Amino acid sequence: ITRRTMMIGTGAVALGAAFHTRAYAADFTYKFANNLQPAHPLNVRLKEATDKILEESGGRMQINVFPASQLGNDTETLSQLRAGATEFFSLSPLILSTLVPNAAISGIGFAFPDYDSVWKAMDGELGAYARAEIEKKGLVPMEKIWDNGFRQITSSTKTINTPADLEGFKIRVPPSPLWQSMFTAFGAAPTTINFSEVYTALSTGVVDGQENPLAIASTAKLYEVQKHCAMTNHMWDGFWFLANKRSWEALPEDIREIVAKNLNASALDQRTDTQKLNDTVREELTKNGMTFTDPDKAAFREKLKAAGFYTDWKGKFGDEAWGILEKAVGTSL
Ligand code: X2X
Repeated sequence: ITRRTMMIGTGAVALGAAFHTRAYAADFTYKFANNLQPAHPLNVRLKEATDKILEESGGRMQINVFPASQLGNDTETLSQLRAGATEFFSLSPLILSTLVPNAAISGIGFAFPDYDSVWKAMDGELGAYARAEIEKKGLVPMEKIWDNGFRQITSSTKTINTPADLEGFKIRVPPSPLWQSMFTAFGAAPTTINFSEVYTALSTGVVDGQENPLAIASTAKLYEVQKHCAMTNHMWDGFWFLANKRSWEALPEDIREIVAKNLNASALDQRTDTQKLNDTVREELTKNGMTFTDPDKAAFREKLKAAGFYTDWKGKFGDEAWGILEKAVGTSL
């Protein structure tokens, strides 16, 4: 009782303190790792959430944020998360699929026509299916997935207008079989590289292109090393907010509730921010020297279809998962 009283008494000091400092020891000090720059909406909203969690828990729960892959690249951080060395981590469902194969189902090329259909699916049956798969592997996903966005293809060498322009194109893809398969189906030459090494890989010419939402092209300054951008919207991507199971269960019920409530609320705010940024940042990127093209997306989708991409992945994911995806998007893929 004495200790708790003391902590509440000094709480005001701690709340005003910087990211990684505190005026007293919280009962629980957990790490949250991610691969994005501090200016990305995920980190901006996360900071808000962690501040509220510290405050609402009366100083008992402190989450220190480590952005920009400071604790390691995504592959390494996923291992740390599983071991409990890092307690929280936000990860693309497709990279997570190296551990939870069917988590990647939301990343099928051209599955979602717009954000409305994304959130309906991810807050509905498809998201629930993915979270159940994740739980089977001993990780705890928060209910609301955070937004990465619809992905666009950038290049340092050429404008991409048609699938033929991707023929033999040296493009970086994140570490994930689905990504590798999609760009192989496009006829490109994909190389798996973790995001923490992407800027260097582009600037040294290890690869000529990459694909990411515009919010990342902007916050990670990819415009410094990429010239052209094709607005292909070839897939939607998000970030599951994951907890190590033992670390999560070590938290008292009331703290778990405070953490989950604030993370899920901030995820909704972050979705709005990211969508807005993805919609508006094109102008800023143009000022920074990038040129944009708006190719016919149907041609890219046809290319995937002709290469057997959808048939292959329907087989890999199985009828149950595929059926939930098709129901969510209201069409057969
Ligand atoms: O690695 C990427 O390209 C990124 C940042 O979009 C993901 O986390 C999937």
